[in-house]
This record gives sequence, C-alpha cells and structure tokens, in this order.
Amino acid sequence: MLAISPAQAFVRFAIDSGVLRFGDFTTKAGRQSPYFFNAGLFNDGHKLLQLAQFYANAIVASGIQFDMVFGPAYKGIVLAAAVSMELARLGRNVPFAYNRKEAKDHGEGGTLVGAPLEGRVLIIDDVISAGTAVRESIAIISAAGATPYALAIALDRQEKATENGRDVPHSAVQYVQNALGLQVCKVATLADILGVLEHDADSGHLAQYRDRVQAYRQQYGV
Ligand code: OMP
Repeated sequence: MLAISPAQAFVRFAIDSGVLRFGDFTTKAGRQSPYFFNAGLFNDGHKLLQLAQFYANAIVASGIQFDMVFGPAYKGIVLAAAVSMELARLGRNVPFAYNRKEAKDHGEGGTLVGAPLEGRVLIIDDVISAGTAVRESIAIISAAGATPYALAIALDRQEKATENGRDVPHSAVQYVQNALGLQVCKVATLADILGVLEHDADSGHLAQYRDRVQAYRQQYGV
C-alpha cells in the first residue's frame, strides 16, 4: 500500500474528528458547498495536540523563516499557543502574541497580549475564505512596526474569492500570496480532500460525495 501524504493524513484526521463534514452547507460567501471545515471542533486535548503537530510539521517542511507567531482572536489564539508549543518541541522556540477583540482600558491596557510584535511574523489561522480576517491581522502587525511575513492555515479551499458580492478569478490565498506578498503554508487543500474521496470511492461511505465535491470545484475552483 502506498504511504499517504501528511496532507491526506490530515484530511482523514479532520474527517474522523467531525471537523470536515460532507452534506449541504452554505459558506460565508453564500455558496452551497458539499463540504465544510469547522476547526472549532478540534475540541479536546488530544485533537488539539495532533492539530498542532500537523501545523508545526507543515511549517517546518515549508522552510519559511520567521521570527514569531501571531494568532488572531479568537480561534487563532488557541492555534498560535498550541503550534508554538509544538514548534518548541521540534527545536524551533519562537515568541508568540495574539490580540483581543475589545481593547482593555485598565491593567496593562491595549489589544495585544504576549510577546512584542517584531520582526517577521507568521500568522496562524484556520480557513480563509474572503481574506477579511487576514487583512485585519496584517493591519495589526504593520501598525505595531513588525512585518506581516507569512500565513499558516489548516485548509485552503482553493476557490474563487468574492469582492463586492462578485466572484473574482483568484482565491483569497492567491491574493494573500501575490498581492500582499506573504508566504503561505497550508496543511491541506481541496485537492487533498478530493484525493481522499477518490481513494475511498469504491468502498467507503464517502464515495457519494466525490462527484459533488468535484462539481463544486468545477464551478468555484481556481
Ligand atoms: P474570511 O475571514 O472571510 O477569510 O473567512 C473565514 C471564515 O470562513 C471562517 O471564519 C468561517 O466562518 C468560514 N468557513 C469555514 O470556517 N470553513 C469552511 O469550510 C468554509 C467557510 C466559509 O464560510 O467560507
């Protein structure tokens, strides 16, 4: 049997964790999607540990050089903390920081928590669709005088972004790479999901979704 790639292992882990589901979903952009990835369901210690290992291994394998990690509130806070711990375990100890959504007017004040934002910053997030959240992170990092340098995400849906309600020919990830100049590390992509569905096509219960996911990619994919 052929060894599966880390990306496809991650897809299987997400399916087994109930994070990646198949059925009828509506995305933020209003598309009817046959699949949805809800990273909030990596919701016990062991799943979070495995998730952090997938991110950290992908980040190290990407060869991207960075000075610190930033996790945008809320989901990115947990991700940045967990991935930083795993990076340290792999011998890459770096500082990390995250933001609050509400500024604090007492105590230490401000919206940033953790290490000072400086140098080349790696943003860690779950999924980017329109790229709104990433643009906010970039603004926070730039305002602090640091360099928004790279982005690590769990899943790249590889689909057309929308601007003012209309489809554009590039994905949000491509926009972040080409227009904003960030390096992007993704643990898995839609192509990896299709790889798993194709592998299971003859026997598994997922077979029924393969054609629907392919059709979705045909319509919205980049
Ligand atoms: P942006 O901030 O516009 O890039 O969108 C990120 C959002 O996409 C997440 O916060 C989710 O609400 C949503 N999302 C997923 O989390 N998983 C998916 O598979 C698809 C979406 C989505 O709505 O496109």
